[in-house]
Amino acid sequence: MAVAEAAATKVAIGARAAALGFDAIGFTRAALSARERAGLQAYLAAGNHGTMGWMASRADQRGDPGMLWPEAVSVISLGLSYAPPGDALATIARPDRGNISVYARNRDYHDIIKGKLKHLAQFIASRGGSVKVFVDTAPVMEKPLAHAAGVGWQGKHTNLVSRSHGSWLLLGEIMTTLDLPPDAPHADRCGSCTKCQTACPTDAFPAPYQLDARRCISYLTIEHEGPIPHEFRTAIGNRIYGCDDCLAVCPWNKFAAVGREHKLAARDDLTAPSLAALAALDDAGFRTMFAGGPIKRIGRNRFIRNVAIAIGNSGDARLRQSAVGLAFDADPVVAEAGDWAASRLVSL
Ligand code: B12
Ligand code: SF4
Ligand code: SF4
Repeated sequence: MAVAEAAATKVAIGARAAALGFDAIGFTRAALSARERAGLQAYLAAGNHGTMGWMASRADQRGDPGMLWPEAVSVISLGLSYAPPGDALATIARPDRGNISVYARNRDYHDIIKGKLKHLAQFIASRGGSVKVFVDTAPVMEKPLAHAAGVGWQGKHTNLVSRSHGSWLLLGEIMTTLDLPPDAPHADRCGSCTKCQTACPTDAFPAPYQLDARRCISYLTIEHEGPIPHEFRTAIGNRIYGCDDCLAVCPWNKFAAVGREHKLAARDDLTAPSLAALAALDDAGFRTMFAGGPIKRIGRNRFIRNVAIAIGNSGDARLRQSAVGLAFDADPVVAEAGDWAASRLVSL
């Protein structure tokens, strides 16, 4: 593709992405630096991925887009804002309610972003390139690629921060065989700020720009199977699915306009759901309540385990009956968490 044609194609892709509702876009080579590969290796060697064995099993491909798809030349990194209209942490102060992280209060972003990526990929293919689309689950290091593409920088909380959208961008990529002019990587704008580091309830950052997932509430409530280790139970508070504390305190959020994707706008019933009502959900009730959303993936038992921990942290005697009910749950992990919760509320 001639230089002028490649530049025009890039402009056309940007316009199409904006029309599809993407909030950010950048272009980079289908490659990662040796520094990023080393960072991934150090993270895995330290065991920071916990039981997410899928992080290690395709590490070669994760650390090198060329191993994933040798013909890929360019990566188009795309961001979709889900910036909330109010205080993302408001529900944390309501112990009889469950706090669901902002991205999970409505439809599953994987479906939304993949749909938009496929439309954009068709457009790119019509210009002559082969294309593949990715969002979250593929062995692709989305944050370093977005950084290289100039969409933002990886903040000290390890997520991508954007000058325009703060910490509230979800990411997806299109890899293509087209040779498109790359953008410049974004400079790091964290400076001397340490707000995300001190905000973390479980002290999950061994150092700035490094996360030990095993200590992260997002990992513990979403990825971790089995009983939640006792040392983290109190700090989890009422966070029943994911955690936003390190994102929400980032000063760059003040430049973020509220996300425009209405399928990601919080459902009223998922903004501050009653713990007592959640504790009463059986499998069918759980699947009905969370149909079309990301929470469905973890299943009723893991979710209700989290609800039991939140009930145990509530300090609310009115929830004692719910805890006792869960202590007799058919699932042993839920029953153990329910028993723990009941023992915390018994003397109130
Ligand atoms: C695994 C994973 C998790 C894990 C681990 C997170 C992590 N930081 O590794 C858990 C379950 C904890 C998690 C949590 C969350 N996640 Co997540 N997650 C991912 C996933 C699938 C892979 C991330 C990854 O590659 N980690 C591996 C490490 C090595 O990479 P890294 O963090 O970029 O680390 C770099 C440096 O920090 C350094 N480094 C890291 N550790 C070390 C150690 C040493 C010793 C050294 C020297 C260097 C070093 O090297 C790396 C390369 O440069 C991505 C999707 C994807 N495919 O990329 C989503 C993704 C990162 N998650 C996302 C989100 C939204 C979240 C949550 C906010 C969800 C929530 N509300 O609960 C939280 C945020 C927690 C946090 N502070 O990071 C978004 C982030 C969007 C953005 N703006 O960046 C992504 C991109 C998904 C998406 N498509 O939008 N997540
Ligand atoms: S998501 Fe929560 S627990 Fe995980 S690193 Fe951020 S503040 Fe800590
Ligand atoms: S809170 Fe501060 S240190 Fe953390 S990512 Fe935002 S600017 Fe960087």
